[in-house]
Amino acid sequence: MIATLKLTTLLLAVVVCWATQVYGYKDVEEPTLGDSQYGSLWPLPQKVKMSTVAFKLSGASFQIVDAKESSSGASCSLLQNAYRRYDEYIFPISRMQGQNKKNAFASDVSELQVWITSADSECDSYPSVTSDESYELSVDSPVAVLKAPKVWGALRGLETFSQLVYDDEYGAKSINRTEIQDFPRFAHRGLLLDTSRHFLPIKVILANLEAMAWNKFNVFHWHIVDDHSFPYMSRTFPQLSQQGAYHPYTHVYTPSDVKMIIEFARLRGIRVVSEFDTPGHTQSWGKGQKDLLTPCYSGASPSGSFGPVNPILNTTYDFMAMFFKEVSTVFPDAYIHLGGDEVDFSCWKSNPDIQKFMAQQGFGTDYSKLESFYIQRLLDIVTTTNKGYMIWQEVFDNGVKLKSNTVVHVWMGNKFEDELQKVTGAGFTTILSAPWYLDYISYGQDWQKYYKVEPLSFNGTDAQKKLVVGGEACLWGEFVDATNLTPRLWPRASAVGERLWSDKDVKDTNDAYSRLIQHRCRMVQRGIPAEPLFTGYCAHEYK
Ligand code: CP6
Repeated sequence: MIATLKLTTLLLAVVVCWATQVYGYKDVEEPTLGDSQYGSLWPLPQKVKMSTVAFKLSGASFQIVDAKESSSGASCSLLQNAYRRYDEYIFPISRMQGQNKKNAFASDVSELQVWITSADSECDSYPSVTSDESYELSVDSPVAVLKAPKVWGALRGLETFSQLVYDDEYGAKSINRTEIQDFPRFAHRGLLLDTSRHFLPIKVILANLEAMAWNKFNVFHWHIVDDHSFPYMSRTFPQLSQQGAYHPYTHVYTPSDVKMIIEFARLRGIRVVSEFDTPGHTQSWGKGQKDLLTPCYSGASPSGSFGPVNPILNTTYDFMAMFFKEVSTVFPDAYIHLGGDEVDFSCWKSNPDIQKFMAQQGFGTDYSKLESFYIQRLLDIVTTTNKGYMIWQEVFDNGVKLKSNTVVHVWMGNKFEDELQKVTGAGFTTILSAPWYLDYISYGQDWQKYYKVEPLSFNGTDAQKKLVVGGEACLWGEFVDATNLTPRLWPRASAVGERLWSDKDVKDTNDAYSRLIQHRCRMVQRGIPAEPLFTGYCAHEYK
């Protein structure tokens, strides 16, 4: 028995030692835990002046209200909705049990007045890459004031206000006198979720949109279809999901589901950018759309399997024109992501009709020319829908002629700095994902690795750096479904959230660690099962 134990211990020690060497997890140091002067703020605002003077907040009397001077009022349901949401976050128990007036005490801060300063509040608009998310927050007694030019800044400021509220040693809600001026460093702060490798139920998507808002993310990149399934229910081509989804009724996003997700996101200042990735990653499209994919050959005869979208048939482009016309009306965002990544040429190479077409076009044996031929026609089609497009970096690398407002999405791991330099050198707007693949997991605190990335660390002029409009954390779905998505994402994605929102000089990992632990506990308390960073406990945990 003892011998077995000893042997087990020894084995364990050997394995851990081996793991340390192979995976080098000790490279990531344990940060030291102290208290941040910034409490639990995450991501850290641009300018914070926090005093030690503390005010009490009474759940019975404190209210979030429209400021008298505000250009937006009771008719703005986006704001009224947000007030209700944040009221419940700030007073989770007292509000749920109804107000207990007997225990009411005077609130040092009786109101948070929300003041939209610009004539057009944009209450009924969709957020865009140029939306103004700035705000100023002044917490004082007897009132706190949140000033923002647009509703988008008010949403960010409400989140910040809620993060300033804490329980004092007797459990009373408190907030310190504080002055904050805040705005995002990058305009595009995205999260990619993949609903093809596994279907994600609507409620999982909504819960994560909510968590995105807590982390000041503003783009949901919806990688909605891929090889493995086609859950998007198209009105024009219903057979795509009927044949291509994992299940034709239960594992699909109906038009009303999509509408609901877009509106839920809008109310939180989040854009929904859909991705319909072609010509590769399209196996599931082929099930419901005959002749769309390229038949692969084995010697002189078709093998029965299919490759990327068939780029040599006119019917392909007729289909794409109708399909993207629909998509452009279903998704209100000004951009559509058109994919274009990882095209496997082997099937194209095997097909005699494609070979003939290559010869006719003078492409020789350079299949990236054929890929570019396809993408070029697709881009022209999508341009007629008045949408801008985003594309994965290969499309740029292959020399496709792009509209000047194209966003090039950099995802390849090796030397993303060189790619950013090239893309911005050619004058294109870009977003970065290469260092933020959250589907990769490893032992230890990998949030620090994401946190330490500096997106503008490449060689380039100021004008080039301005073209980096942001980045996206990606959670590809091969090994993720409703059971593990949320804890795998949070708080790891929070590290990316702060990198994209806060000032470039916010990079003290010890300070970040202290704030992130508290931010993670707050996410758990608000109902998101965010995983722990390391050992410890949350103050709200009870037996
Ligand atoms: N699916 C699609 C994927 C990936 C890409 N596109 C991917 C590639 C490499 C890694 C992770 C994900 N699963 N459609 C590339 C953008 Cl490491």
